Amino acid sequence: MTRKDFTQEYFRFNEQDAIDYSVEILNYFDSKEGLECLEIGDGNLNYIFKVYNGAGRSVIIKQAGPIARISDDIKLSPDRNRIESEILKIQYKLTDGGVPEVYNYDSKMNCTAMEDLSDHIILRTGLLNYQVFPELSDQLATFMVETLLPTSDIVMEHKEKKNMVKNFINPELCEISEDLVFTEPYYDAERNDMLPETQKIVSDLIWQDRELKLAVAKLKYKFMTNTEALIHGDLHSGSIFAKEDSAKVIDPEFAFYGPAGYDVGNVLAHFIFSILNARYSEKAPNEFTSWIRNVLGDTLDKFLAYYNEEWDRLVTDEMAKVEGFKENYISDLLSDTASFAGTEIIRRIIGLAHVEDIVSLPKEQRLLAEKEALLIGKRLILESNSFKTGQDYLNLFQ
Ligand code: SR1
Ligand code: MG
Repeated sequence: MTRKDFTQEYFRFNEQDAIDYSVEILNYFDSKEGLECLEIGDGNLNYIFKVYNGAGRSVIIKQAGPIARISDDIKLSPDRNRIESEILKIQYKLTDGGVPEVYNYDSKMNCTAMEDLSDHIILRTGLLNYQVFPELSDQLATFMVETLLPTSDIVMEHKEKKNMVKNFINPELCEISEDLVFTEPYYDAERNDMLPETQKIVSDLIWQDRELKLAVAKLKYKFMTNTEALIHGDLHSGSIFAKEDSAKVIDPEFAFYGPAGYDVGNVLAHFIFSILNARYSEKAPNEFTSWIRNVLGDTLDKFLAYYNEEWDRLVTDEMAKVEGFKENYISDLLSDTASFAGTEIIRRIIGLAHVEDIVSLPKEQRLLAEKEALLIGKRLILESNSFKTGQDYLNLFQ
């Protein structure tokens, strides 16, 4: 076989290419002898290669292709890999290692080499196995405060912040969210994907509800126009690696300057999915059920407490110090959080991209869980101003 040239034309790697690349380009291993590689990606867009030797040394190579893995119809610039590698470096500094360390970014092969976190598992997988992670709410609340507040106008020098907005403009990935989160679930779109029984409910509960559709239209425009903070943009339990005493956030390719409540709302939405899974699968031990409910409430409460504290410590803009401004700002952030949790829940039931927490349930339970999720999503959007504390979210399940 002819040797492939990693310095010329882009091509999509197979497992042997990833091994060759890790030695010839990254110099991460001294030789190819004994190296093995697995393609371990289970996301919707990219290919993830883990290259490892028998002596405990390993590296992850994440490569972006010109079409999404989930659908040949979704064409995307592989430049998203650059955005991801740059965001990872920023978040690594802001969170003191709360994301994988980036070793190398390659603009020809559209791939990033990074730290292997295989001693962690994908949080969603852990939650589906009813595994408890004692420090999760603390870790996620801290991650969100450390990435959202210091990248906002409250803290940053305003010209520098505007420059960041420019550098992290992410039109294609934003378009995916604009379509899949804020548009297609609200009409009978071709890409929607539901069981016929759920579609009947959706037609009544969602498509006929004019008040809801107006609220979501406003949220879509907030998502597109509010450059509040450098958000992760896809912060769900499939984008978090966890183990007993550690949580690391991965996959920030949807990152851009957007509304901070989008990240917080996404995190809460996926805890709600986990709670629904536990309730409808009827297999979850009581210990897990009460733990995951606490995680939902505590994540918001701890986020709020830490955000408040950090605001006072980090605020630089004079007008952000005006009495009452912080309270007003945080009240808006909380309302956004509830609304974006609602849109995330609804889109995962109706749209193209689902969550295992719900689709892995036996059909009868899945239908019940989907109906409850839709009702919760609607309440979060239509009553967003009344979700101010963790307890307000817990009350959804009473
Ligand atoms: C076409 S990508 C579908 C979904 O997968 C990603 O994780 C995002 O959530 C996106 O909406
Ligand atoms: Mg992802």
